[in-house]
Amino acid sequence: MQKEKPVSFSGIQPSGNLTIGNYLGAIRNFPAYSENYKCFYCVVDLHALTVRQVPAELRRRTYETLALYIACGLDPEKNTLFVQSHVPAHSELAWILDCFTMFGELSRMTQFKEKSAKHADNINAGLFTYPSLMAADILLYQTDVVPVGDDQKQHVELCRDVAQRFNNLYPDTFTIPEPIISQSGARIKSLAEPTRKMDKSDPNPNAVVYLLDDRDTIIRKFKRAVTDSETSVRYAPGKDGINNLMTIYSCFTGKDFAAIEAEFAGRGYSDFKLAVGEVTADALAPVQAEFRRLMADKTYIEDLMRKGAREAAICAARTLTKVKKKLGLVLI
Ligand code: ATP
Ligand code: LTN
Repeated sequence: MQKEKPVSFSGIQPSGNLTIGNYLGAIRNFPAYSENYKCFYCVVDLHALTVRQVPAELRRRTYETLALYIACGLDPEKNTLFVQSHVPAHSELAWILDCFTMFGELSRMTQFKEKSAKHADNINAGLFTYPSLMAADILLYQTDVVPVGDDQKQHVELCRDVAQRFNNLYPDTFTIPEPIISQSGARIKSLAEPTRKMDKSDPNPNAVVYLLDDRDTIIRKFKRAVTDSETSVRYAPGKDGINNLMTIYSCFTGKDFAAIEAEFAGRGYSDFKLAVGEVTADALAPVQAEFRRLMADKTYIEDLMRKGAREAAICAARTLTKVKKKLGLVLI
């Protein structure tokens, strides 16, 4: 099947309020593909079920995540924006891929190890087979590129391995996708524990800057960010807190580290933290305004969900039918 354009696919779980980590590592990079790629951006609600969710919150965040995609610059006319559970082919292909994914491969996944340590009372099978569902998301659309944060590289690599294994047995089934990790901002760290990734499901709200935090909250969180005992703003190994703040400042201003060091030479950490808070709040203000406008019209969002699901289902069905035929499943 000849493609008109290469395909870009990515997904975000509605498992919490989105953070500047999700924004800088993932969403902000999505609109760049709109012109030259056929783009699918998915709210992966089924993935969120691997951790217990409060139903009303999951529902609300599914709408919000879709609205944030648009507020962050994704034009729904140029991108297919949809919700994973609205296209059942994802679950169907996930089962098939489960049968081509090895126990050993899944056991090596860092996210599984981290999440099973964090949710020791709920190490369910979905948490373990999570990467097969993610591989199904990607492979259904014959995806060429997957823009993601650094933490997802391992999952995309597993997806490639599974696709290759399948193609070796049943030639020309899947396009082999490429993970695209941005140069900067691919691993934003927690403000409270800067050796760890900023996580939307972190129980400490001061560790995380949410896309929807108001200006005062953003500035207060950066003021309290954990840094070392030095005073000069300098990017150096081991200075995780300052390195993280410099990365965030660089992402929002476009300035490189040398320019940031020059700008803050002779000024202390508190001046710098205030500046990081201000540029972040300035950058998020238009996103928040657009988000509020969109959320005021739920019918519009539901219409988009239906349109996105229809578009996605057409592509997904093509791949799923091909897979079923190759496997010898009877089609009626
Ligand atoms: P959870 O805490 O529920 O696992 P998460 O914050 O890791 O969620 P996801 O929905 O799993 O968010 O990720 C969406 C996208 O955001 C992925 O591409 C992921 O790599 C990226 N991302 C998440 N956190 C960060 C971060 N701290 N820095 C850069 N990118 C990130
Ligand atoms: N596993 C990802 C979310 C995700 C995804 C995808 C990303 C699910 N399906 C497909 C890219 C492509 C995460 O935890 N961040």
